[in-house]
Amino acid sequence: MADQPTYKTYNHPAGGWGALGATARVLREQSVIAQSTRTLLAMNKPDGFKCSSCAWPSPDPNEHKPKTFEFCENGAKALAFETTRRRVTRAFFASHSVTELMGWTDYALEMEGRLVEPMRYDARTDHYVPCSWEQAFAEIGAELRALPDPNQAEFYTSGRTSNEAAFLYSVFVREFGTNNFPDCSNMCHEPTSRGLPKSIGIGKGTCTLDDFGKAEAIFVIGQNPGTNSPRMMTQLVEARHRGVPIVVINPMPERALMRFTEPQDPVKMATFGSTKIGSEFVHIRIGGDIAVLKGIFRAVLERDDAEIAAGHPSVLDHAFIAEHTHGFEAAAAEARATDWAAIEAMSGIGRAQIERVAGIYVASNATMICYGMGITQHQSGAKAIQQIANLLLLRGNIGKPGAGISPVRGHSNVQGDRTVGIDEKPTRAYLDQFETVFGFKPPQEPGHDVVESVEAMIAGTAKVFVGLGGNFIHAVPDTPVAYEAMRRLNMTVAVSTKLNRGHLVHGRKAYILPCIARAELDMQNGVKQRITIEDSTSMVGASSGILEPASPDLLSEIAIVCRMARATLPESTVAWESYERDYDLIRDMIARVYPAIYADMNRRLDQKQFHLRNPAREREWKTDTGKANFLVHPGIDMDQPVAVEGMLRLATIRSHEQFNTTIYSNNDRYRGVYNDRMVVFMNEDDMAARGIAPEGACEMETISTDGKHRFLGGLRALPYPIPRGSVAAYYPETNGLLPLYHHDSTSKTPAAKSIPVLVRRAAEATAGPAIRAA
Ligand SMILES: Nc1nc2c(c(=O)[nH]1)N[C@H]1C(S)=C(S)[C@@H](COP(=O)(O)OP(=O)(O)OC[C@H]3O[C@@H](n4cnc5c(=O)[nH]c(N)nc54)[C@H](O)[C@@H]3O)O[C@H]1N2
Ligand SMILES: Nc1nc2c(c(=O)[nH]1)N[C@H]1C(S)=C(S)[C@@H](COP(=O)(O)OP(=O)(O)OC[C@H]3O[C@@H](n4cnc5c(=O)[nH]c(N)nc54)[C@H](O)[C@@H]3O)O[C@H]1N2
Ligand SMILES: [Mo]
Repeated sequence: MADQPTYKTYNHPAGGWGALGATARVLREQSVIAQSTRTLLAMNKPDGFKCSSCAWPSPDPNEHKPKTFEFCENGAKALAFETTRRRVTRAFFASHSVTELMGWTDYALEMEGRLVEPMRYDARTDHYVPCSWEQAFAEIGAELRALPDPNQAEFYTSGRTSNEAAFLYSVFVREFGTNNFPDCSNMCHEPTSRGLPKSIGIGKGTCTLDDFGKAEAIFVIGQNPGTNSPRMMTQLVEARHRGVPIVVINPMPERALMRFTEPQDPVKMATFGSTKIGSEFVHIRIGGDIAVLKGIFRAVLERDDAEIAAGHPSVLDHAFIAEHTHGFEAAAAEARATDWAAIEAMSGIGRAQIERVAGIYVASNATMICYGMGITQHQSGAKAIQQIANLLLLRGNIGKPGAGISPVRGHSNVQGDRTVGIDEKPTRAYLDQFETVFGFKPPQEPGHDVVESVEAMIAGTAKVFVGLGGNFIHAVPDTPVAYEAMRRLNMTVAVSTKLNRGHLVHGRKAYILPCIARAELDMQNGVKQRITIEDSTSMVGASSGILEPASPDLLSEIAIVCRMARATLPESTVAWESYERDYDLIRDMIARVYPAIYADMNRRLDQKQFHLRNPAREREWKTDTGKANFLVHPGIDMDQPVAVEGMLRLATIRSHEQFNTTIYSNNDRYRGVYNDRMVVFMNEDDMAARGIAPEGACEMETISTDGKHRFLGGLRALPYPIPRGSVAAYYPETNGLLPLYHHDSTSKTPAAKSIPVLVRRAAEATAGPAIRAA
């Protein structure tokens, strides 16, 4: 049967015809074939729109002629699901109550298509009913104004929001009187934003796309680019063709990092050829990264000792260390004192392989280290990033061509939203500049991040939640507790394109405000508007959609923010109406608030895209010491040790067929899973030790420290090449297992890759496919 769960090993390279086939299928399913060709050709093009899927950069059109196709399989999926012909109409809401819809899967909700008009929750009937934009804004404004303290409202941002909308939202919320800006970055690369500045003075990556062409070695740590930033595979394939070693550090042998066929390479496609990507696969245990990074650091120092003893030149960049860094001696002493046996036990990686990787590192004169959620989502995520920086500093690998640190961001504008003011802990300098430009005093005390906003909901101190995009309630930890807290709020407001769980888990009053999507035309005052986004390499580019909006009743995110602000703050001195009519005026204000990076923003956009200056890239260190800092993090733990017999570390990860909480299908081609998401990837020996048969039913329980019971049943264990002691399962199904208190100590990013769990065999009857009929 077509929809029966099946599991089989995937032995082909990633990419290739499989990717093209999947692209064609999804366009067909969403009935967007006819418009898709033209639309896909406009994706990531200078006069087109930016892909909304991930934050990977496209080549600078000023320096490279754009390729015909600047999209990937998952970008095409994101576009197909965004431009789908399906619609969630008032008739749909009339025939399904909210309680009924709660029983649907995320996949089923997503498949209903685009939201078309503003809706308000009617508690009497438990249905969403249509309401006019005027009524929605009036009621939302009244509810916000009625709050005795503005800090009782939480204003979430998800990273698809444009710079312009995010900037205005930050102005609105600060004028309203709070810094409560939880945002998806708080669950994602916040350890980068908070940890990296202590090392190199800025919380952003130092690499550009061109560095990939000059690198002599590339590390990819805790990241699955073949699925989550597939256009990065182009750079990795090119690097391999130049003979550049690629070191992959991951508990899962992710298919694209093993072998990949570039779907845009006609010869490889025709001959079914492929490229081996990872030249060195470090099959690490979950949470073993700090151990391995320190091991490499130590091995480089020992290699240096040996070279010097043999009368050879040093392998460290002493000139760089002396001129540009601080704290080398302490970090070196600490690494030398780190016990090899402890490193091996923690990481599962032998000293010989670590020394081999150190050999690759010292043989390269320009090394890039890329990393993703496998590094950030741990209790010491920020500290792990600082260890990455330490390693790079040893050989001057920051601020030279082909080298640097490359945090690969998630959402297409998650980095930009932070740059333009979505920051719950704004700096003094920013607040002063804001006041100078806008003429009113923004709130000075820090606001809530994601974890703190959920805590405030649980405590009952939060009363209102506004979400500018995203699916907050389904992305945060501790699902059942978070649901209950959200339902106690006075009001929830969701600015969205698609129906999701967040609309169903709502406050006493609830509004869905549907907006136009990235690929759609945004006409204001008879003029086509453009928005901007900032990618993972700090490149800012313009984006303007080309399709007719999904419905004539949609507003742009910018218009929604402006009108919400006017309804909430009738006395406001901000020119909301002008900003809504002409987005250039918003950019003029961004330039005034951020002159150092955004001066002359509109004019610079005429070159289509431009880089924001990154001082670390120029070896200017904005740290407390004025130098790049080697930082000592005693020990090798990524997470607090848990002394419970049988404990396994659970990483909650993405399938190839989802975008965060948006589920495109229940398959995960590269991991060989079809029609099921309720699976646990396990080492065979760990399964045998628990008496779990291959594909056998199992259940998981979190080893909690707060006495609360966190449990997930209905799972199937799949034997998988993952080290003993480590297991993986899909997010968001597993979010109920992730305690709110389990987060990075520096940044409060939920430690979604290292949940201590027990896995048990269960009665066969309890397991089943994740998709049950809606
Ligand atoms: N198609 C698609 N694209 C996306 C997304 C999506 O859901 N779908 N999401 C977007 C977003 S918001 C983000 S943040 C990015 C996420 O992109 P990634 O950073 O790739 O995120 P994940 O898939 O969650 O996990 C990455 C990898 O971490 C590994 N891992 C788990 N634990 C550890 C560990 O302890 N150490 C190491 N070294 N590795 C570990 C896993 O095996 C997995 O390969 O992608 C973005 N792009
Ligand atoms: N256990 C676990 N939890 C995690 C993670 C994990 O790896 N494991 N990853 C975390 C990470 S990295 C992230 S980034 C978060 C993601 O958290 P979010 O960013 O909040 O979630 P998404 O699923 O990306 O949001 C999808 C919704 O965004 C809306 N949307 C899509 N496009 C637009 C648009 O253009 N405008 C507007 N206004 N709305 C739009 C649609 O309605 C869609 O349903 O989840 C985090 N949670
Ligand atoms: Mo993310």
